Amino acid sequence: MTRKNWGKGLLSFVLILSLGIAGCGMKKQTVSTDEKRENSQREIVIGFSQLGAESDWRSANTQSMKETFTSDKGYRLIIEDGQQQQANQIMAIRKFIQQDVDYIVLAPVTETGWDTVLEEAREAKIPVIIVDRKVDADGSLYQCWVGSDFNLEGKKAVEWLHQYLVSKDIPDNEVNIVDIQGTIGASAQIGRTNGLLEGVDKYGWNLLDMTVGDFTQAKGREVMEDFLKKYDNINVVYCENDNEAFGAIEAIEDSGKKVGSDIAAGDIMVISFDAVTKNTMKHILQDKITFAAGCNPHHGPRVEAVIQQLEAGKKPDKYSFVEERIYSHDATVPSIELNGTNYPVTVVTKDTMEEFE
Ligand code: GYE
Repeated sequence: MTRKNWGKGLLSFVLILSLGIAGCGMKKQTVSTDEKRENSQREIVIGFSQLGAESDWRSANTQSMKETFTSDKGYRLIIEDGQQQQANQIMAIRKFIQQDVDYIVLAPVTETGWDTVLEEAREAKIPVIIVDRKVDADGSLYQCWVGSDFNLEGKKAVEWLHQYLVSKDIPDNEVNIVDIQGTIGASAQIGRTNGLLEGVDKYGWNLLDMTVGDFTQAKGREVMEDFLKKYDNINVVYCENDNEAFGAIEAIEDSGKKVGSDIAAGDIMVISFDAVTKNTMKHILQDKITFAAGCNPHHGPRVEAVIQQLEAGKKPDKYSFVEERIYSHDATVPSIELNGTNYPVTVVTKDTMEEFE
C-alpha cells in the first residue's frame, strides 16, 4: 500500500468500523478485490538523497540501496547525489516533494539545518526515513533512523589501542596521535572524534593535532603531509575512515617513514574506520592499517523492512543500530570489553579478505 492508499485504507477501516458499530443493515463498504489488486501492483516511488560519493563506504551504501529497490520488486528508486553539500540535498528533497514520491530517504551530510525542509515534507505528507548519519531535528519530522553507533565505534578503537599499548609496555605519555577528522558536523565525525577525545582524556596520550580530511583519500593525504611537516614524533594516526587512511599511508610512505604496528621501532600506526572492502582487508593483512572498526553500509534491506512496515500501517522502531565487527592485523588484543559487552577482534587473514569485494 502506498502512502496515498494508506490514507484510503485508513478511511475504509474507519468506515467499516463505524458501520460495524452502527450495524444497521447498510451495504458493507470494503476495499474491492480489484482495488486491492491495483494497490498491490502500484509502484512504490522512493526519492533517495545520498550525500555524496566520497568514500568506499558511500559507494557500498548506494549500491545496497540500488540492489534492494529494484523495479522487479515494484520499486522506483530516484537517487540524487548531494556532492557533500547540504544545499544540494535540500534541493533534492524539494524536487522529491514536487514529484510527489511515496517515501523520502535521506542520508544527511551533517546533523543540523534540516528542520525547514523536513517540515515541508511533512506538510506534503511524505514519510521521511533517515539513514546513516543522524539529523538533530525534532523526531516528529521523520519516521525513523537506521545507522551505526559512531560513538561506540570510536570507543572500540580507543579501547583496542589502550589494550595494545598495555600489552606492548608502551607508556601512555609516549603516544603522539594525530586525528584526520571526517566532515565536521557529520554524526560519524562527531562520534569518532569524541571517542578519541575521551581516550586522550582517560589515558593521557598526547593529541598533537586534529584536522578535517572530509572522509576522502585526497584530503587524507594532504592533511597527513601537513602533519608530517609540522611534527616529527607522530606514532599513531587516527583516521576517521579508510579512504583518509589510504591517503595518509601514501603520505607517510612518500616521506620515507614506515607504517606499521611496531611503534617502539619507529613505525607510525594507522587506525581506521569502515572496513568495507577487500582493499581495506589487504591493508590490514599487510599491517598498513593495524586496527579498523567496522561500519556497516548495507542499509538497503533495513530501509526496505521499514518501508514494508509503514506500508502495512505499522510503526517502525524509531532508532535502530546495526551490528559491527572490529578487525586487526594480529591477535595482540583478542577482544575488548565495553560496558559489560565483549567485542571479539577479527584477525584478518586471506580468508577474511575473500568475504569482501
Ligand atoms: O564512515 C565514511 C563516509 O557516515 C558512516 O561516511 C558514514 C561515513 C563513513 O564517507 O567513509
